[in-house]
Amino acid sequence: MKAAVLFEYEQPVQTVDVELMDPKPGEVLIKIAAAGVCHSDLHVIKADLPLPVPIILGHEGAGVVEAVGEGVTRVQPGDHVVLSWVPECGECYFCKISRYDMCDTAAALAISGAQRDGTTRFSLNGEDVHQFSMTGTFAEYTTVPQESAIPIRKDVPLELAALVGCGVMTGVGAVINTAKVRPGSSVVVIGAGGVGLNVIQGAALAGAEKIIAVDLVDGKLSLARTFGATHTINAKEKDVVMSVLDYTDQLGAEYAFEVIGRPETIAQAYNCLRKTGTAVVVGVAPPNAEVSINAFSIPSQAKTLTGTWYGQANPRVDLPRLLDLYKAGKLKLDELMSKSYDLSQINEAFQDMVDGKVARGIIKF
Ligand code: PAD
Ligand code: ZN
Repeated sequence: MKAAVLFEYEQPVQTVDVELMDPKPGEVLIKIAAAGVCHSDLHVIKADLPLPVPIILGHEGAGVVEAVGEGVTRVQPGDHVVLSWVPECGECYFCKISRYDMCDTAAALAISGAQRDGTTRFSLNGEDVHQFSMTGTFAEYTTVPQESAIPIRKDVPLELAALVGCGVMTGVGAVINTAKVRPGSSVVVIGAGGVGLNVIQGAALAGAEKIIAVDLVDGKLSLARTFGATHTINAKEKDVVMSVLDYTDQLGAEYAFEVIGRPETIAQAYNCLRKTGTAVVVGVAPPNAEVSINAFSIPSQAKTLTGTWYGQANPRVDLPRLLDLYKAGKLKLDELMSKSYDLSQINEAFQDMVDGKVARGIIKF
C-alpha cells in the first residue's frame, strides 16, 4: 500500500510502498477515503514540530473501518469514521477531569510517533515508519487506536467529513469550547487559512457581531467574507492593531484568535484586545519561540491570554455534532475544499498552501 512518508526534515515527502501490520488489540484498520492538508503537517517537515522520521504525515482524515482488533467495542467494519488525532487514554488526570484535549498519554505518544504499546505499525524494508499523532492519514490504509476512530453518520461525503478531523474542530472549537464567544461580541481572527476560516465560521455560528479577518493574501480575505467575516485587514497594507481599534469604537476587540503560529502575531492578537478581552492562540509556534508582551498591561488591562489544542474537543461528541451542523446548513464544508489531489501530488498540495492558493487542500484516495 502507498503512503506519503517524510524521511528527512526540509525534504519533499515521498510516496512509497509501505507495509502495515494487522491491528493489535484495541486498534482499528481504516481504509482512508480523504485527508486534509494542514499546516501542522508542514511544521513537521520544517522541523518546527520535530517528530521522529521516517513518518507518515497527515492527521485530518476520514474513511471506512476495514477490520478491528480484539476487544474493539467502539466501531465495526463498514462504519464511516473521522480520525481524531488526540486519542484519549481515559486514565490520566486530564482525562479524569474530561479534558481529553490535554490527555498526557496522547501527547507523549504523539511525540514518540508510535502506537500505545510503543511500537510502530508501519514499516519499510524492515525499518519502523512512524505515524503523525497515531493517525498518519496520507496513506491508503492506516491503523489507529479505537479512540481515534470516531463513528459518524453515513450521509456526509467522506471527503467533507475529513475536514472536521482537524481544521473545523480546531477552529470552531477554539470559539465555542475555549473562548465561549458571546452573541453580539467583536472578534479578530489573525490568519484566514484552513483553520482560521473555521474560527471565522465558528464566530459567526456563535453570533459575533463583528468578525475582523486579518491575512496577507487578498484571496484569503475574500474567502473570509464567505465564511462570515464582516471586516478584513490586509496586514501588508495596514497596521492591524490600529485598524481593529478603528473598527471597534477605539476599544479593541473582545476576542482575538491567532491562527498562524508566530510570536509577533500572538502579541498582535493580545494587543488587539480591549481591557478584559480574551486572546486564544491556535497557531503552533516553534518549540523555542517566545512572545513579548508589555508587563504593565497584564495587571492594568486584565486581559486573558490562553490557547487551544484541537479546539478543546471531546471528539466523540463534537465531531459528529459538527457534521450535524453541516447537514443542518449551519456549517460550511464544501467551500473549504478548494482543491483535491492524488497522494502522489502531496508536495504540490503543500506548496499551494504556502502560496495561499487554497482554503484546504484534500488528498483523495
Ligand atoms: P494555513 O497555512 O492554511 O493558514 C495560515 C494563514 O495565515 C494563511 O492564510 C497565511 O496567508 C496567513 N498568514 C501568514 N502570516 C501572516 C501574518 N503575518 N499576518 C496575517 N496572516 C498571515 O495554515 P492552517 O490554517 O492549516 O494552520 C494555521 C496554524 O494553526 C498552524 O500553525 C497550525 O499548525 C495550527 C494548528 N493548530 C492546531 C491546534 O490544535 N492548536 C490544530 C491545527 C492547526
Ligand atoms: Zn491539523
